[in-house]
Amino acid sequence: MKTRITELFGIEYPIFQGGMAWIAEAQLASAVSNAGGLGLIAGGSAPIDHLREQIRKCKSLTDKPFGVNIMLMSPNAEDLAQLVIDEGVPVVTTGAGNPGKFMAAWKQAGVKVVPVVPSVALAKRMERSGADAVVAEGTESGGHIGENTTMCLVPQVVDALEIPVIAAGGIADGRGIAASFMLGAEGVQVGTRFLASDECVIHPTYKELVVKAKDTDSVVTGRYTGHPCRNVKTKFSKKLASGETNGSITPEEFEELTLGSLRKAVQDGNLEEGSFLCGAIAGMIKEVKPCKDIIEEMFEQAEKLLGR
Ligand code: TUI
Repeated sequence: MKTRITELFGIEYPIFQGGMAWIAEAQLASAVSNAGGLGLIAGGSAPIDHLREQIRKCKSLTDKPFGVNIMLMSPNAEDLAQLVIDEGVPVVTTGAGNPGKFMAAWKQAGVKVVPVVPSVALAKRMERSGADAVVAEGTESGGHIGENTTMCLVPQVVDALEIPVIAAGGIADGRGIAASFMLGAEGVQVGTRFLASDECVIHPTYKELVVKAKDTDSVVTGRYTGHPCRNVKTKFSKKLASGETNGSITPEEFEELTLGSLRKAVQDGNLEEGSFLCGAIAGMIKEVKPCKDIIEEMFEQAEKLLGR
């Protein structure tokens, strides 16, 4: 399935793996890249030495292209933005903000830049600043999200831009890929499906929550802080959601309660205090598999549906 995305990034399948903070490290990224997609290491708010180590580990595990996601709300985003240049990382995706101030340096260094955007307005700004492609991310995604849905956002971004668009949010099988292509996308970004992969190094409790989730087991918390996040429903996320609705948790208390909560989910499987970020499509995911099988099965199904 050749598109401008496979051409531009030198990959076999037009699929990016989501840059999931604390989760997407060298092992997952290299597995996705080795399977013919574009694996991404998440910078998150990692210390610079940790990200450098992960980049070098990824290079030792794959000869294929891979990228790094820069989470722009991170206090050390500036240092991480420079690190990807120094380490010769071929592709950068960004999230949770406008990467405008880093674009010139990345472009000058020959880094391909793919901002993740939740709106047409930001997508157009990114094209004007020299982005190579954008990920149009719908509110079905896990983690920090915008308001518009994948179905509504993707075709509007496609219509507004010349550069290729990658669809994200709610895609976990070949039907999601085929639908994205029908909306005009030339690639997909997938996060949640890779949570339930053999190579994803997260606490077994996290994988179990994804595999056992039903269609209604996803909840958005933190709208009142300005940083809404989609999570799996747990005792903790339900407590946050009800505290937000009934006013028993102030936005300041919410920030305190959620500080470090992703690490507690990923490393400790802590159901009392952990935020298990996850997309709304988790209900469809039933099995943990190798990344290679996930990607090959998704594209086999998509190609059949698209009649290719
Ligand atoms: O970034 C993501 N997903 C994430 S980041 C993250 S870590 C985090 N934790 C707590 C609070 C905030 C972040 C977990 N999941 N996806 C891409 C994405 N970008 N979603 C929404 C946006 C976005 C929002 C506003 C991008 C740009 C933007 O622009 C604002 C502006 O300055 O124009």
